[in-house]
Amino acid sequence: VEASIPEPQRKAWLAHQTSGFKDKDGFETEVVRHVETTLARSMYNCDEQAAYSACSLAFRDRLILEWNRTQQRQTFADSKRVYYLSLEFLMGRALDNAMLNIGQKDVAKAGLAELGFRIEDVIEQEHDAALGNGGLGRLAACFLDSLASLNYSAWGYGLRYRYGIFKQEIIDGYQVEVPDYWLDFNPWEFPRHDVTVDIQFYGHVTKRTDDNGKTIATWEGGEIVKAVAYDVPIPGYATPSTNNLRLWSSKAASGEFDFQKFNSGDYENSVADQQRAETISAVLYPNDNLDRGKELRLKQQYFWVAASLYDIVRRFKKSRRAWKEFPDQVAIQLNDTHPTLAVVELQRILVDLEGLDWEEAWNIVTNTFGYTNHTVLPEALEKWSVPLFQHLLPRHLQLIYDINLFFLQSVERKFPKDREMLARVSIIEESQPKMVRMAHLAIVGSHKVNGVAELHSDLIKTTIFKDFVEVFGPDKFTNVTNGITPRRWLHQANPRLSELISSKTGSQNFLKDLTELAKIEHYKDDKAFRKEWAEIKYANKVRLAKHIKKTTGVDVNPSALFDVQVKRIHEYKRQQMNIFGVIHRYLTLKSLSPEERKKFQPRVSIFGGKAAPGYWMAKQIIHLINAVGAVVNNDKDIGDLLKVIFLEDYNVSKAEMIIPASDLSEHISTAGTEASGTSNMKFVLNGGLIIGTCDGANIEITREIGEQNIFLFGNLAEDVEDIRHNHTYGSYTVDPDLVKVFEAIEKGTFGEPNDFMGMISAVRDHGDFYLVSDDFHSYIETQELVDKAYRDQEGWVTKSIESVARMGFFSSDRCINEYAEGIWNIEPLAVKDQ
Ligand code: CBF
Repeated sequence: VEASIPEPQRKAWLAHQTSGFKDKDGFETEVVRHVETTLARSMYNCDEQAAYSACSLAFRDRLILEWNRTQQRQTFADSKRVYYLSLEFLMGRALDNAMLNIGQKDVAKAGLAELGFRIEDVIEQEHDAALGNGGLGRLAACFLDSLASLNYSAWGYGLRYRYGIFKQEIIDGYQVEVPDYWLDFNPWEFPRHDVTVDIQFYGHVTKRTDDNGKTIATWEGGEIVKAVAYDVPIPGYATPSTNNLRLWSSKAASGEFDFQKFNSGDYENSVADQQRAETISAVLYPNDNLDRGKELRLKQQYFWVAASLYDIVRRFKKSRRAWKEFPDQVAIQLNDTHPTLAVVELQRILVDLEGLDWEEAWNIVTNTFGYTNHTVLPEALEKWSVPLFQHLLPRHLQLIYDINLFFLQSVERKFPKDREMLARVSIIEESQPKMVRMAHLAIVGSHKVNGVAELHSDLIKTTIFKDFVEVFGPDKFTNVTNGITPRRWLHQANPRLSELISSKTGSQNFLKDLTELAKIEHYKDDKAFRKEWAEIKYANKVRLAKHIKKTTGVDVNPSALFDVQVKRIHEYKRQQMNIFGVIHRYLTLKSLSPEERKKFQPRVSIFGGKAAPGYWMAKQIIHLINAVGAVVNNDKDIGDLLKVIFLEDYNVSKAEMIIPASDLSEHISTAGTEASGTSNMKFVLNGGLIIGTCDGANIEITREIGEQNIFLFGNLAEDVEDIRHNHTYGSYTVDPDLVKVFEAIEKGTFGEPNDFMGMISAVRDHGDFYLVSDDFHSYIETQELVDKAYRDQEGWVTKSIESVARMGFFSSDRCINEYAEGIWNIEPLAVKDQ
């Protein structure tokens, strides 16, 4: 890199490379400089917000030097890059992560203390970057951390939403959505006003035949919107590698506003184009696992993939290689079907703009893309109406029809006259209106398709994608079990536990190789180690108890069992079963004498999570949890034996506080519905035990940590269909304990019963699709086993230590290495000064 810097600039460049801070004093100087110059504030009135801003800018300076070097290193190496296309990146806060990954949190802590600030208060000032709904977006964020930490040449591409996921407020027990304007001050992004791409929408296609008899299609007219790049540096842990996340923001192509309209007095319309263009990247759709088929969403998808592909192709073309080498230089991973239009866009670029033959182009396309499926839920599988496509992206629709034609011809050759097979696998669904099935397009356009946990990967092969396994053969379908980054989810979220572990493993190397956790199992009988283990959990619970008091006004006893379910609210995740179980517990307690009650294990049931604004049933669940809390938490008979808490506005930074404080967490989806889940991994890594169904990654977690360390219950995925069939056509009675719970609700124990009738009748009158009643008995019984196990504190600590020691498999580093080897065919880049 150094040799490439021109002679006149080299001296200054070299001096600049060593700038930044080496120690506390250097850090302080940088902070003061940023307060006084960049922020134009005086140290005289520097508050925590200004300290956060200056501290972030100081770290950003460090990051950006490494970011530059990493980009240069990758360009000079000229090796294959991976591009991770995700419509969601749920990053959370950046400062703490940057300090830890760079390895200078101690320096910052000491420096800030000298300037009169507590580092925790400074970190708290940062607004979460909440550009995601839940698991899918957070997985993408963990992957970025691993890609950088493992020194892979990788870029993330996403959308820079002006409004991330809404902020949730609970008012009178109901969810209220408030916009999340997070960009007021964001030191972690770099606008690249020089990196822009014109994106076309609407218009029409003309075709002509050239001198060689080849048909040339041209997409003309319509409207142009400008995509502007914003770059976010992603620091690797204990490596100088700093990768790039490029987020696109939309802007009117025609400048700021229409002067002609403005001058003629048409003030409102003079800004209309600008506003329409900016709408594209304005908001994140707040649905998790649900497809709504809205035009603006399709616009977002095309805007983002077209800009990203333009960028990727431009970078490739600089290398002046032949097109056939594209898949040797570029791997693109489709995070769910949201970026599937990229398949069509690359084919369009190669055929329409670069003049390649169809076959040659298609070969390049399919060797470039990999597709990750994250759900089998039918309501989440994306479909777009053909008329909408025709209107918005007329050339892409033609290409999709051609892709489908060639694909169906190949199916026909393999399965002659099997018309039903053709109809089932077709990319176009022959409905009214016709629909484009994005998952089918993603499968046909990729060389590998993976699920995200073993059970899930098996399920996609035997259910939704069964026909495709016959068409393409089983090798195209694979599994990569999800993982989480131990940097954020252990080191950052639970510093004391991380320190205790490193004191026993001999170093912090377990943060790079999580399988080293196994070493702590040798200490599971060591008294001092066990004592400290338990003390750390207790301290984390005390911290959460304070937060609960501050935000809800409720006192909870940190010695009680903290039972936590925090995740998006969804019927398939079954928060309704949890709250019915809590009501059952409450009714049982009420029926006991004061003496008998004393034998009961005290519990705090903690819930958190957002409901999609249009998801009525999910909102009803939130309301019931709050209504039960209002009664139980004020019942003098019950006291500390049971408390019910709903934590408002669950997000990444709250998760970092809640997860280390949990004794038990609930992952209780109807078997076969949760593709993987990743919070299950985070909870166990922090020494909490799980109550769960045989679903998603719970199964692999059980295999790793041992059946004695997890509380499994409920029906198995393979039986779910038969049970549902029986609900509809056979005999069906609601579990008697659940009947009592319903009676209590209907009597008005928790307020107006009509408010909750939807939840009751879903189970009682509408076929109980999520098997709440079928699993209720075993859920209650298993909760009793939990109580018993928790009373044996020594046994509980042993379970907790054993579980953490055996979690090595669930690092996102393992996961990224699997993608790199099995799907992307890419190796890490050597970093000399590591
Ligand atoms: O694979 C990551 C996660 O993705 C989801 O959140 C999704 O949006 N489809 C799934 O619901 C999770 O099970 C999964 O862990």
